[in-house]
Amino acid sequence: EALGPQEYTGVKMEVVEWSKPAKEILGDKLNGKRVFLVAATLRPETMYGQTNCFVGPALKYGFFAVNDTDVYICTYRAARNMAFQGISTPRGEVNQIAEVEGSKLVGTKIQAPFAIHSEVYVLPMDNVLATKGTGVVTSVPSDSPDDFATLTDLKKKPEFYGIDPSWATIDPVPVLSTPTYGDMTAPALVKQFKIQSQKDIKQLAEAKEIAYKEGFYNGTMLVGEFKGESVQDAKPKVRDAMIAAGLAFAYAE
Ligand code: A2H
Repeated sequence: EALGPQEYTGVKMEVVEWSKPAKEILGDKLNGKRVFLVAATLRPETMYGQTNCFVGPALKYGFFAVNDTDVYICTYRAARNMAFQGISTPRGEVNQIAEVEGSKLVGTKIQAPFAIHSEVYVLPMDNVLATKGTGVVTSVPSDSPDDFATLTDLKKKPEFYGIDPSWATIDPVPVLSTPTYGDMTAPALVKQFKIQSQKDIKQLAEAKEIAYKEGFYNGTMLVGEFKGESVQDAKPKVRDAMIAAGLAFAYAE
């Protein structure tokens, strides 16, 4: 793990349609506000390939009024950090207007910034840590072994995971190409390491390390504004473009 602060990109995914349980709990608490799930990612250049987003079903998510118009959904811990990074106002203050368990957010439809599939669903992932990032994870199954393994679990056993099968129908989208693994780095590694499910934590950690290095140092973009450029060059450009469009912000911890 990095010793210094980790520089994430906070990706703002606006809620398009609430899940039934969330709608019941929220009632009219949000009157007229724009609500965003905020994911923390180290790979903003892969957002073209988002197929869904993940929350921890047992984690608690707060709804934080970050200014007069916008509400962010994330862990309290992340909201507190944001309050000291100029992301919300007034500085140092956390204004929580609601709290919902992750399981109740599952099935909510959100906008996926820059993604080829512009609207995707919130789905459950067992391995989301409350102590990292915002507690919300963008899912890019082409390039993240954890995302691919989890999405595969959900497609195989939707009932067991308590989801409607129609929420997990999008297949991995090619985003970048690497010399060793082609345009589906994560699925290739999941196969190579014989990973059966999101429970294979040890093999997933190894696969994640390789996918990250291979994509970042040897990858070439296949889609988007920086198609044809190296991933290393494209990463800060995609991030800047997303921030300029008001769809993301810098978040560190
Ligand atoms: B990354 P690091 Cl395509 N719990 O984003 C578990 N995982 C979390 C999390 C949490 N609370 N918050 C963020 N993450 C994930 C994209 C991606 C990511 C790709 C490939 C690799 C990758 C799409 N998912 O991460 O421990 C997020 O997934 C591999 C490093 O701070 C975030 O970036 O190094 C990454 O873990 C942050 O992990």
